[in-house]
Amino acid sequence: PPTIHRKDYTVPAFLVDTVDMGFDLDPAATRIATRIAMRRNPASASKEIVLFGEELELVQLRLNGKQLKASQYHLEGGKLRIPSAPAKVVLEIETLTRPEKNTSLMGLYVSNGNFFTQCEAEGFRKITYFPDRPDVMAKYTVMLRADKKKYPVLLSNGNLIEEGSLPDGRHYAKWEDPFKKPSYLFALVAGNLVCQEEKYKLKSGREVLLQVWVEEGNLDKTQHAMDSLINSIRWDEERFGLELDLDRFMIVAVGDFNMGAMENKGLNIFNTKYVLANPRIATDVDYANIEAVVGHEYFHNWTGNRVTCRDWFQLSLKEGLTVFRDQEFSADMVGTDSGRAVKRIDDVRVLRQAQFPEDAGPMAHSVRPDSYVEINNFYTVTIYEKGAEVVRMYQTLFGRDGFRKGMDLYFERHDGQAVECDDFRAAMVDANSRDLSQFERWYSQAGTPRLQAQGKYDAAKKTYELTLSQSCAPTPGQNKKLPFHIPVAVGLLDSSGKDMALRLSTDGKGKAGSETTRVLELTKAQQVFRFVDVAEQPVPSILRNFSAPVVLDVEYSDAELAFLLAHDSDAFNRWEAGQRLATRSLLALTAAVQEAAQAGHVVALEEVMNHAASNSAALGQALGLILNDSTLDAAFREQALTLPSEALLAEQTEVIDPQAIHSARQYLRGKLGAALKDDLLAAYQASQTPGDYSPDADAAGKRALKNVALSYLIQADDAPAHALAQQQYDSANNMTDRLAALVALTNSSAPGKAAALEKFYQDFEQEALVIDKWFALQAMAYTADVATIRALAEHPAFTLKNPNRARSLIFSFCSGNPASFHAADGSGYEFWADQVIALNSVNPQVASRLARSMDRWRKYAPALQEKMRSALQRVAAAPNLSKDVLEVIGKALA
Ligand code: HT7
Ligand code: ZN
Repeated sequence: PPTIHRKDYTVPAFLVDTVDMGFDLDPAATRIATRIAMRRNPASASKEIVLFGEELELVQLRLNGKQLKASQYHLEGGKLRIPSAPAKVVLEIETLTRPEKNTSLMGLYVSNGNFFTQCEAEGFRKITYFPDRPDVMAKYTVMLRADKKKYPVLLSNGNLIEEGSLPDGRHYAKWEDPFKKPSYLFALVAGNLVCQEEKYKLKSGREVLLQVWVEEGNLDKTQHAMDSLINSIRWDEERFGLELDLDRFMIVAVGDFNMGAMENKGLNIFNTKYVLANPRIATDVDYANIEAVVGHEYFHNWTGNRVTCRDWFQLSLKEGLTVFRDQEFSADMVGTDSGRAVKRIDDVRVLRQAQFPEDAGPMAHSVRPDSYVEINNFYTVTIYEKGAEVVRMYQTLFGRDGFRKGMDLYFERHDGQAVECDDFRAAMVDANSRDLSQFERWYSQAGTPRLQAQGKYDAAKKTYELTLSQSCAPTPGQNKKLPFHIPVAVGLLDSSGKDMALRLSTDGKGKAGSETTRVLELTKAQQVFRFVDVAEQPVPSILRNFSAPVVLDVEYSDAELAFLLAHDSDAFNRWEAGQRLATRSLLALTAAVQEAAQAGHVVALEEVMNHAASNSAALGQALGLILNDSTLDAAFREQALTLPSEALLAEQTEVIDPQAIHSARQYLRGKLGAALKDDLLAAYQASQTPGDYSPDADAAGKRALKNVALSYLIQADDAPAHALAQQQYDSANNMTDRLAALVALTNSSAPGKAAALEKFYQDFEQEALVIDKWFALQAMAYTADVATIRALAEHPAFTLKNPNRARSLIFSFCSGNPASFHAADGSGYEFWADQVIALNSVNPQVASRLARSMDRWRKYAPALQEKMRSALQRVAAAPNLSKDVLEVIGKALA
């Protein structure tokens, strides 16, 4: 398949003013009549109309009232071309689609008997022939016709302007969207749905209608989504002065959906996973995710919809910015400094665990990529999460007020336009009168920069020199990297653990020197920053609040790390110090396991482990202090007690040995569980949340701490811990506690674990989202092997057609259970290949996501690499591979 290059962008030859559509909805064959009013674009020399269409039957094509003969247009390779079109054109197109056969879940499809659309990125072309590109914006009117009994609810973007009955038990609804939009924001929903609705008064006094639509039987699960929507509307008014521009805003939940949700104008369509919640079925994490995703889609109304992307290379313009906005929203919803830090830690965990490996693998790409084969493959953690970090750096550099000025200027300049990442940067720079040309490299260069920091204290001169240097490894197609503009937030701690007031040698006289965190701007390969009036040897706290998406190399002794963990005023770096300490122990233990395996006998294993574990005593002590410090929020203590994941550790080893990493981590968890047993039990008891369930941050934090304590206790695997987990399972009044107890039991030798799993299934059989959890927890269980997963894939409740279900079993195993997936006999890889091939013909997008679990195959030992290569080659040789899968596998093997 062809590669699309950013440098080949050309403006559209024709612009579209209006689009009028009529749908005769029928699952077997839906007829779509589209009337497109177009005119030549003065900025283009071309007179050729280019329309895109996929999997469509073209029934009729008329230009300015006249039917076009086959000789007057070319239909080839997904493009319909009309050469030498007149300056003004009205095209009338009739197409036929087969929604019930559409398992790709792109374009118009059927889910549980109802109709839905998904048009981003290029799904509109599965509905009709159209200049389906984001820089073509038009006003839409949509007439929906369908059987009234089967599809009583007919929704589309904008305002309902007319509805009524038709002969033969059919009815219609006409919708008009007052805003011009790109085709990827088009949506329709038709079906048997019910809604929770509320009227909400905006700051301006205007009243808007808010609706959350779900299938019947789910109205007891919509309140949290509605609350999250109201909070999002209020937050965007307060933080960014952005008002909801529509009179009606709808959220619709659908069980079959490729991603999390979609920001269609006024008609957001959501994966049920990010809408439905009540204490019985949803965990604290689900509640938090719903708030974040509802916020994210709502915030797109300005960052994405009012100002959209010129082309798909600019995807991060809307996604990075909107992720940043949803991160800030979630942090503000918690409200406390500590809560903000916990949210920051969560976000950085995702970045490190998923984006850093992407940046180091075969699919590495810059935040604004230069090329793609299939755009759906570029909805990545780099575009979203790294993109959000890039946006966050403007705020770090300019402050909140400066950032807001930049946002205001961005909307002033570009409302109603389709623009580029450069336009956002220009608005930020112009509003803050700064030259930030080098900052552009964050958009154009892939790869995670490494930042080295080295400090030198001069007691005589009372200066502290901090030398910062940077480097970045080559990525595919980019061998040489130029220095990035890196904001490095730094603090210095005195020997009592207090922040020092900071003065730099370059500060003018007017600078008071009362700040305790300074943002240093590293723009060269190496720079020295000299702090003056430094009374004593400090302990530096570098990259506070994770001020840039880099890997920081800095040498700390164990004692310094324990000191930072105990004292740093920057909660992020406090947590970070603990993670560094834990990583040190875990990597030493991993090496010990490998050494023992080479020595080849069990006694050696105990011996080397004991030796390595003695290094971990400092860690145990430090974590014990945090665990017992009741002045710290429970949520923060939970974060500090959670060891770096196996995936994160894997990235820090030269050659990944998944089983050794797993054994080391489990071993350390067991040792810590035993050493801190009394403290863990005390924390468990002190973190109870009696009374009715509430997902608020305080209660959720307590449950998180309680459940991490339980997981340590169960790791010791003694009968009292089993009883505790069983008792928690039986008495839980919410899914967070019930699921945590079930996970603990499943990963133990408790006698009641099989019965608990069975009971869970029976109790929640009717709740698809809970059954997803049931599959996922078994797929990630330490004891799960490929045979277990293959057996689960035969379970009557399993299907590859539903992305949530496929992800819950297959992805959870292939990405969430590294020790079992990477079994030495290669059986995990064979299973992976079978599933990628099977999914490829059902849903290419989901298939190519799964294909990516093999991205890092070259980082494993040669024996595993060989087996991975042959699994990759088997997929590459499979017939009828989609371009989605071809791109991912091709790059992996390149
Ligand atoms: N902007 C939305 C992207 C999306 C999507 C992309 C490809 C295929 C299916 C999809 N569903 C949603 C989601 C978002 O970032 O808000
Ligand atoms: Zn988004």
